[in-house]
Amino acid sequence: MSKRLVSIMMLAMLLVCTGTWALSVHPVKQVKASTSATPSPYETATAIVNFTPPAFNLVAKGIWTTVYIELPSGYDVNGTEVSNVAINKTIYPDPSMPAQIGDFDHDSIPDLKVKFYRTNITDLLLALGQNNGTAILTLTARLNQTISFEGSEAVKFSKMGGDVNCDGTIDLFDAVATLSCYGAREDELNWNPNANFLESWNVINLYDVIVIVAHYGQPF
Ligand SMILES: [Ca+2]
Ligand SMILES: [Ca+2]
Repeated sequence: MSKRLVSIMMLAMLLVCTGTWALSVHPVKQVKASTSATPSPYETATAIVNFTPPAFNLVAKGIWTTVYIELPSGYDVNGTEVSNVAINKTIYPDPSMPAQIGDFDHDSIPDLKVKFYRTNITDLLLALGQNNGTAILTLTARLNQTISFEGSEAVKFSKMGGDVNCDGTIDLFDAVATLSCYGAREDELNWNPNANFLESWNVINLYDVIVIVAHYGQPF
């Protein structure tokens, strides 16, 4: 063995012993699992809610109030749990009147049509203790276990017999509103429960016109 080779081997042993020639180890970079935001357990979509009509004469007669519900893009109104649809979290649909899906306002967005007992809503408005005014009715429901929707509409109300449009006066506009639904029966297309003051036949007829005439121009 040459002196040169012996020198190299001794130098190598010296480096290993002192750690100078240790194997280089890079620490493993720790990669955490993805921490993307956890979806909210109750996502709430804003619904468009239309009471038909958006007014309640509290002394007029009718069996049902129809409400149409539209949801924003990305939500399917077909998934609505109809039994949980509620007005102001207290009034639920009439279970004997099945909900319907359609496009009742012809805007290419599906609507859910739900019927409520009208007296449940008028009782709620009567409890406000006012002769006439405006109230916000809020409708809520669940689409599934994680998504709900909510929508509100301002509705007018009046306790005045003959105040068909519920604006607090009885005038020509009420007479015109009655003539536009004259002859209509409950649930027909042009039916207006706010013009049906005498419930005997649930039809808008001469007797309802007489109520308007009797109170025409009368202050409440
Ligand atoms: Ca629609
Ligand atoms: Ca009026």
